[in-house]
Amino acid sequence: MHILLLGGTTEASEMARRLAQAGLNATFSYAGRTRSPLPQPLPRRIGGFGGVAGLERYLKDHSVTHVIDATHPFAAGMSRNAHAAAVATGRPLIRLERPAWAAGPADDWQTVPTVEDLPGALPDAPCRVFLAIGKQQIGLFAARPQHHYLLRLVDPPDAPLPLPHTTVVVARGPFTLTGDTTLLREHRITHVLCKNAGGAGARAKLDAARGLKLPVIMADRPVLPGDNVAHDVDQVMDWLGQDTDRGV
Ligand code: 3Y8
Ligand code: NAP
Repeated sequence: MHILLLGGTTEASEMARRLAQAGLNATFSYAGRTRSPLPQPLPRRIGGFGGVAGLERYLKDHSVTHVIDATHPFAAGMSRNAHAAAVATGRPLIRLERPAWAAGPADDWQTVPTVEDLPGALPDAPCRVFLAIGKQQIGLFAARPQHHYLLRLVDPPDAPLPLPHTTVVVARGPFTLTGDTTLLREHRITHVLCKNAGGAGARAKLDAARGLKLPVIMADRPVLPGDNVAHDVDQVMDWLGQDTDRGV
């Protein structure tokens, strides 16, 4: 057995700990998006595979027997490639996906279909936006330069930002309610923009927004292929167990 664990989330790190504890042969894969990704208790590989064809080659060359897609719900490109490569090579694949966030009675959320719809949901009058979507899609907001953007990034920007009015905070989650409440208050934020990432690591800003009675504008998740989905690590271990018992 050789498991390929596509990582980059809290759940993927928890999955890695369980696979290591069970003594299973697995490789943890990062895209290489950040300068110093977390260490893992499994051998790591860092970087893209080179599309579906590259991933198919990797699966064959490394005798991968199982693929666990524990990437972020918005890492749609990776999830689509993993599904296509697994089907093409006949490898079993399971997606480990945390439940989406749902608004409570005290939440003031507006949802939009995609991240691309977030800029258009902002009011025209200048406001102060906490843009908690990372750095890859900041360029979308160049169409709305009148706002002041508070950006939280994992690494300092390595190129000039495409927005005229920004404040950058460099921080790696998981985040806390106290920390995010202070952040929103200190920067006089009027709107919180984010993705429906789910999970606990990015949830604090939503609870802070509720406490400060701030509106949240949230992008819904992309639809991903494949119907073999687990919502916790135990379900993935059970899925693997069916084969480890058979000595695959
Ligand atoms: C490289 C691995 C762990 C995983 C921790 C989780 C929690 C902290 C919250 C905010 C939202 C955001 C962003 C975020 C969170 C966890 C998790 C999560 C959101 C690391 C990591 C990698 C990435 C990539 C990075 C993206 C960016 C997204 C920042 C490691 C720390 C906004 C997503 O600078 C960049 O280019 C950053 C890119 C993809 C989204 C984007 O499009 O910019 N994550 N984040 C993974 C790889 O190389 O394969 O460096 O150690 C992982 C984590 N980030 O094991 O504890 O599980 O969600 N990550 C979002 O949720 O909206 C921050 O600031 O409130
Ligand atoms: P993406 O847009 O879905 O994927 C783009 C390309 O990045 C993929 O086609 C693949 O390149 C490479 N890639 C992505 N994840 C990979 C992995 N785990 N191992 C090896 N290559 C990977 O991905 P993304 O949204 O940029 O996310 C990148 C990483 O950050 C993922 O691991 C994801 O779990 C993590 N993350 C993302 C978010 C988010 O908001 N998107 C949030 C938290 C964490 P090739 O085509 O060359 O194979």
